[in-house]
Amino acid sequence: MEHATIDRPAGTAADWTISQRWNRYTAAEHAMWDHLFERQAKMLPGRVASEFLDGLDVLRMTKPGIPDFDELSERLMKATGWQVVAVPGLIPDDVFFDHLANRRFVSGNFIRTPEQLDYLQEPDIFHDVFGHVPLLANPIFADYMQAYGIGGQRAANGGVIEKLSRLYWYTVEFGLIRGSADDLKIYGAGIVSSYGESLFALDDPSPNRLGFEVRRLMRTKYRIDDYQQNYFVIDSFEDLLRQTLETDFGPIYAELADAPDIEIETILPTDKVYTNGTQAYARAKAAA
Ligand code: HBI
Ligand code: FE
Repeated sequence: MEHATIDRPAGTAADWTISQRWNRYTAAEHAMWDHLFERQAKMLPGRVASEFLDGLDVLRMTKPGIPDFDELSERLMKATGWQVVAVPGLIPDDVFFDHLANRRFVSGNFIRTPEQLDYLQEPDIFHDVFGHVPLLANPIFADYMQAYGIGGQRAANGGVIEKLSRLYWYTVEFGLIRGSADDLKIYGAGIVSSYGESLFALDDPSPNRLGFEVRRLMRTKYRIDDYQQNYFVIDSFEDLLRQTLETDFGPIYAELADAPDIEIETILPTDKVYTNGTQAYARAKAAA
């Protein structure tokens, strides 16, 4: 997610959108979507937040295979007023924030190849649509995403955007939530779109699982190259929206400007600890 300057490719509009060109997908690309969709839809019940499963039906299109954004946007618009638009890949922060602030979710229009089945660097249409769109059909989460975009537009300088992007990372991408029986569930798009991390994030003894706290989380580094070493647990989507909408980020940024980053494995005495992780997975990887 770091990209100081990216040039806008030829053929993209001023807002970086492109045509999805749904008719150009091959049978193999549609089959890749169907395979990934079925694999996740089968394993997620019992692991994922109920709000995600409630939203999954918006992805069940009248045509099989990769969703057509026109049809998808029409459904999402009815549910929460959001749309999905295609972009060629990662786009600059300010453009990204502007889309979110206007309830437009940007998605890559390409799908991973068979060689990239379980790991790819840039978000593809399966991550963007399967991972993100079901919760955009939830009114509370839909408002949270827009609030994040508006917050991003206000966050003028780079140091502040780094802190804000940690909020996105540890909630929208890799968030956990307490279920109705006080058990943990996954909801972050980076988890729910990954077979391996959907298991790891809930079941593996390696990562820390800590209570969500805005200031703490904004000081915590994250990794983009492998499973997370920390997950933060929210109590509910209402609570997440309230904590972020009611928070005046101006004073927080000022307060955090001189606060040191928290190392990725550190647990603080003030943390609410769900799991004190062994970090065995990360250590084994680092030693390999
Ligand atoms: N662009 N396509 C795309 N998808 C993202 O998730 C994305 C992006 N640009 C910037 C960005 N995310 C984040 O760095 C912001 O949260 C700061
Ligand atoms: Fe994402």
